[in-house]
Amino acid sequence: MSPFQLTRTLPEDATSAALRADVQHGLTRSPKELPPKWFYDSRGSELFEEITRLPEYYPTRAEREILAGRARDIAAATGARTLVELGSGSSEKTRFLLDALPGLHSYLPVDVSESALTGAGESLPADRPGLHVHALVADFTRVLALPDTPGPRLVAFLGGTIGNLLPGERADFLRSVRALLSPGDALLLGTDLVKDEGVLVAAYDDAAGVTAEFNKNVLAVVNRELGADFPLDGFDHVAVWNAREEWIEMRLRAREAAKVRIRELDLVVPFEAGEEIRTEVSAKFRQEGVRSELAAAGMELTEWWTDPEGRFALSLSTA
Ligand code: AVJ
Repeated sequence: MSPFQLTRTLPEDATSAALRADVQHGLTRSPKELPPKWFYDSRGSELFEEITRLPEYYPTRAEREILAGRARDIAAATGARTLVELGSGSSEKTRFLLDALPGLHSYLPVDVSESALTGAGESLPADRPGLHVHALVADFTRVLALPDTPGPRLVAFLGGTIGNLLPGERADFLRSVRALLSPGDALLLGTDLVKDEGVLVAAYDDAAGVTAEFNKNVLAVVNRELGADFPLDGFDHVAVWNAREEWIEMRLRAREAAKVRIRELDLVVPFEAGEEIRTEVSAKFRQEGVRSELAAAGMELTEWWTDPEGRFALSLSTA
């Protein structure tokens, strides 16, 4: 049996305070917005897992393909004894790294979704006796005090989730990751790449409507957690490519004018017909952009691997 420990770095009431602040701020400004981290209650995490299996949603498969082919190179280059995974979700792709790192002492998955972490903890390989698994329920942008485990440390941030941060947040985040690294440690970063607009939009607006349901789930979260009365079928899912910023935006568009009451905030939010809430940006990258953002945060990109179709990249960087 692998030792498994779970730590909430934030008390549950801090999470709800953060949700309240984000909803209050985001729905009283123009244009309206909600941060994507609130998608991931247990239903949202399930819907995201379903998205990763959709024919249109290529990033997960492309990244898995790279990881499967490069796990040995990553292991050889880093010799990691501690693997920190930020935004680990189901940890499904992590297996390639765990299998390639027989000398690993500790695996520290970090995620806002406690349900995803416990699920991942339960399904970790029984054939890794003695691997210390210490899950942290935390917002990876606030990370972090990490438990004291042996180095070298490999920090993995997979899935292209860095693209869900706005440029300023990204710069702050990369600097905080840099602060986790000592000499000899490394960052393994997954970034989705700029490509044909049709392919991108289809990945965020699938034919089966799973992404639409995922998007609307944030309204269900606000309804449940803050006593709001968003009518889920009063909003349409929208995915658009912003060519200037090189990111996909997901939005929820009000079908008609409405007033939504948010009881716990003592707030009434008016919507005009067609008015949108931006619920996610998912930035797409180019190698030179990734290299220079890492450099600005004090890291050096040392490896850049893509899938054969050049859709997605994994990069390795050192402090
Ligand atoms: C969390 C970065 C993996 O932006 O592609 C999937 C979330 N949003 N479909 C992404 C997401 C809509 C996703 N990542």
